[in-house]
Amino acid sequence: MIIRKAEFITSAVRKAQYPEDNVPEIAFAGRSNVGKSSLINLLMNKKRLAKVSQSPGKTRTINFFNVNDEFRIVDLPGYGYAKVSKAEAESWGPMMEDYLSNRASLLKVVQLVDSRHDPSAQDIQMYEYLRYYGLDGLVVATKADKLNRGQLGNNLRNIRRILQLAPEDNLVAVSAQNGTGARELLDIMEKILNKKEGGTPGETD
Ligand SMILES: Nc1nc2c(ncn2[C@@H]2O[C@H](COP(=O)(O)OP(=O)(O)O)[C@@H](O)[C@H]2O)c(=O)[nH]1
Ligand SMILES: [Mg+2]
Repeated sequence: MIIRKAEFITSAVRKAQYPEDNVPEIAFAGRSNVGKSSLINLLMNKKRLAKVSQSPGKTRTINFFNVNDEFRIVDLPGYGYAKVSKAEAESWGPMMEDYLSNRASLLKVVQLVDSRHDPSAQDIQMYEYLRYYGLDGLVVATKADKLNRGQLGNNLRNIRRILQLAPEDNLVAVSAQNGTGARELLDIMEKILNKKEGGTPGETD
């Protein structure tokens, strides 16, 4: 997939603020500070498309980006940051639910986990949630530059086991620092977008 155009559309906290539900979307979910914005910037080859936070936990909105006038990338609010207000922490669940439960154009949610650690209880919960909505099957392990090959291999195996990924589920190690995994992830996203026209399971594209 060639990224010819990537631009911010809008930020939303409520359904009424979402752009029209008529363009395929791929969303990104993960704990605050896991590297979501950095990954989106890497994939889109733009340094400041999604804001990389100096102060973690800042992204409390759902951010929509237009890509190639063909699909959207959706940056979901991060979870697990301790220093948000109670009200903000409580608004997170309904905000995610509103978006995930009833978005016809949403094809897949990319679940981000930190490659250095076992998935947290909240990561597991988030992924269960995606499974419930049939949006699971694509996990990204971030900050892969921080590990050597052996450590990374071990941790990827642990992530697969803890999230109970099936053999056909994708787990991609990425680094926003050195670009690892970007091409592979874009290829997977392209396949997801190409499959959207009502393919049946088992059908190849
Ligand atoms: N070494 C390294 N640092 C990263 C990587 N991705 C993100 N970071 C850093 O992790 C912090 C959080 O990144 P950000 O993209 O804002 O995370 P978000 O809260 O999930 O959107 C920032 O300081 C980034 O520079 C990566 O692949 N490698
Ligand atoms: Mg962010």
